[in-house]
Amino acid sequence: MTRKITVCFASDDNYAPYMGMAIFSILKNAAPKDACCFYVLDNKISAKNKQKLDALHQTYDFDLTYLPLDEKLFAKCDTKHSNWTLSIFGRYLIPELIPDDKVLYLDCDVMIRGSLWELWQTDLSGYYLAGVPDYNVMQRGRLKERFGEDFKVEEYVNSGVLLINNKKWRDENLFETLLNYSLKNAALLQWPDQDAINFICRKHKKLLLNRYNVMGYLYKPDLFLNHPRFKEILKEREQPVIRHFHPWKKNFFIPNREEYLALMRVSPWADLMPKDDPCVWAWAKMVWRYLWRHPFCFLLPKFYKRWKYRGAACLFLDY
Ligand SMILES: [Mn+2]
Repeated sequence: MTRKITVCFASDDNYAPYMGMAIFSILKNAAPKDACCFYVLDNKISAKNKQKLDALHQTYDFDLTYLPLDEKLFAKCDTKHSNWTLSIFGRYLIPELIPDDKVLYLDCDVMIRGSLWELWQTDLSGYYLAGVPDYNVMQRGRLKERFGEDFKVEEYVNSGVLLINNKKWRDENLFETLLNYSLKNAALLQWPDQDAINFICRKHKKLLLNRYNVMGYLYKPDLFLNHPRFKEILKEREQPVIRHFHPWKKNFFIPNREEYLALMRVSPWADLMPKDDPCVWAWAKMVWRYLWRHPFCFLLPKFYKRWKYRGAACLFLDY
């Protein structure tokens, strides 16, 4: 018996290779029983990039469907006065375009390090979605100020990994609610689609473990130092199932980057390997840049706290 897992991405041509890497990592690390079915919201991905993705069919068994993202799909809503590129709202359309009752949406900048089956089985009855708390926006997002005193700051989730209850979105016509809210409140939204999703779904969000979306912010422990699960969060950070990052940047030494590059080397996208400077030189530059920007960091207790909980490996990184 196979276990079907439906995964959705949204990409333009520039991000397509990284989406390919994400799909490759899912297939490579899936359990033998997992049957992955991919949907791609396709914002003009070139034939050349699609061919590279097709190469994965030689090694793995999976379904992949492209769903062209057409701005006409937004015609139902009043978009006349909008300055946004509507494709950033592609996420809202997922339940309209994908017939399944549940779907796992992933950003392109992720690496999957294990089977998604456990995450997939999360029970969503009564919830619009499940996601991982975003401690960065909680701290810096002025959430109460923007969304009212009743808004539960601790339930603000990152929209890079979302398990979506398609059926509930469709039944309650959430697409139109989300889009109309975004267009009406454009000035209020700092992270346009993520803010809108968090506000509109505020009463029906389920929180997932941090290991399903390990972002760079988890390496800034001062953002969640007072969290009751502080110790557990640090542990989950060490064993990510989904690592959410941009490891393809040149000279950007962050946890799990080596692993990503090793995967890239054996993928159809090996030609995109970043050409790093010699290691010592790159490190020296990074530390120098950090000290230049934070010349008195040694005087701050925060600096030593970071050292303790972050480890020297990423102490000098600015996210
Ligand atoms: Mn992302």
